[in-house]
Amino acid sequence: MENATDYIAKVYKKVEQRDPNQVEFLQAVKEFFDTIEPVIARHPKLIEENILERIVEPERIFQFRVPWTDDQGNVQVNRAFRVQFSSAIGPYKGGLRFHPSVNQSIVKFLGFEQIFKNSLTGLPIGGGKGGSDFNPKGKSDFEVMRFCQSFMTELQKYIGPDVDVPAGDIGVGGREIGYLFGQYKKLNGFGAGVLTGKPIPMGGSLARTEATGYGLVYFTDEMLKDAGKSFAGEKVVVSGSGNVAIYAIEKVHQLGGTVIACSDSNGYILDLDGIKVDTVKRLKEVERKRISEYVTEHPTATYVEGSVWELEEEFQIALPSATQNEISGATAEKLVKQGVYAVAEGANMPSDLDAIKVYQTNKVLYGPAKAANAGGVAVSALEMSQNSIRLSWTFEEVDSRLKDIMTDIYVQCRDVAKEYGAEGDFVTGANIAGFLKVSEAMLSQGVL
Ligand code: NDP
Ligand code: 2IT
Repeated sequence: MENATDYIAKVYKKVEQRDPNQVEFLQAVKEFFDTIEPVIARHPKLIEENILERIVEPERIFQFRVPWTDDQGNVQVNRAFRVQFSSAIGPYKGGLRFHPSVNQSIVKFLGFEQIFKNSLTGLPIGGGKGGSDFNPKGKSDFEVMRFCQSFMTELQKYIGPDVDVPAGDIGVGGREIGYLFGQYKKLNGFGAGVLTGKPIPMGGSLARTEATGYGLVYFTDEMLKDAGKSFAGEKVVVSGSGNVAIYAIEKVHQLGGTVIACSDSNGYILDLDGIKVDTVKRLKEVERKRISEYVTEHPTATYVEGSVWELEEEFQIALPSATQNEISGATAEKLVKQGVYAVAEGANMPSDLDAIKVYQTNKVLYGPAKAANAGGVAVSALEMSQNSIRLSWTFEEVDSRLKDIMTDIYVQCRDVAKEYGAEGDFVTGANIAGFLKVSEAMLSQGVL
């Protein structure tokens, strides 16, 4: 039988040949494959049963047309996807992204990472993802509603509480989930368990809105503690100003750190006294305005066009929470020079492969996305549990479970990395820990 290294290289080559243009998907597969040699070498059955080639191929992908009418009466058409990647350990679970950049490569990279993230939560959920190239920015509520209704008219054929349970991601928050749920209900009757991230009155879980950001900070706090450090007194930069960023900022401040900057896709605000999160919440969640508006209310803060990672201030902890590949190798080098000793990812794949190398060379404490941002999907799974038993838990109960789950994920990353000869390398730890459970389930289910 071929050795583990040759097997991994052979499967990667095949993936590359199959989808040479899916750069984000190839990047996610490469990052994963680069870490799993020790586990493949230890378990020859993984090669015998060709687990890798099976795990990189989605069980199925749907692509569909979404026609809708704008406020001027023009008929618009968007393209949408749902990738049902792996049901090895549970129903497909993962968010929906509405952003003009969405294509098959992006939903596949997100769906692939979701498999291992969901496994790390310890909850019974498989991996999926979806979305559309629809851009909600600048659209009226009624336009968003009509888009969501058309989107769900098609998507409802493929989802269900025990089949596939979508939630939010970029461009999909409570408003969109509300409209999507309404249309699902109209077509199928009230089925609370079919979507998560729902508004509270229709079966949403308390603390789901906060979960990804809070979970990111809980994970980072564990990682810092193990290194003899903490958030107290540290300067932190968070990219983005959406759902994940807002609640990361809030929790960092509760733990005694100061978030000095956050951003949107146009520019960033710098407020050395600490970002006023209530202003950001109102601007972004209620008024849907640009982050530049912040400085009109807080004149001592400054607004700069461009990426937040271009700022020159010294700081210690970076929490990228906007989008994929926002940090390149060169940016990572710059961050290290500015004093950054810890990076934890709220966004999915915000650091490219070169950036990860820079963190490793410089011994930066690095919490990869799959582990660090798993709090959102973890609380989604808790929302499914509450919907199943027709009860709702208090905020404190959900938050406390979230904290335990994030601590457990950190411990898995740390201990599994050590067990497989990569102490301190939480990328390897997260990938192997997530993979072990999924591959064991696949082996026991036979060749499917
Ligand atoms: P939101 O839509 O609420 O916010 C996204 C933020 O990121 C906005 O500030 C947006 O700016 C910025 N952004 C998006 N795309 C780009 C881009 N191409 N360049 C620069 N900035 C950009 O999304 P979320 O907060 O939910 O998601 C943020 C990240 O976290 C994503 O990577 C998502 O996959 C990940 N994630 C989300 C989870 C969740 O539960 N929501 C769970 C786990 C991970 P602008 O408004 O200008 O576009
Ligand atoms: O990337 C993610 O984990 C999410 N967007 C959340 C998915 C979910 O099902 O809650």
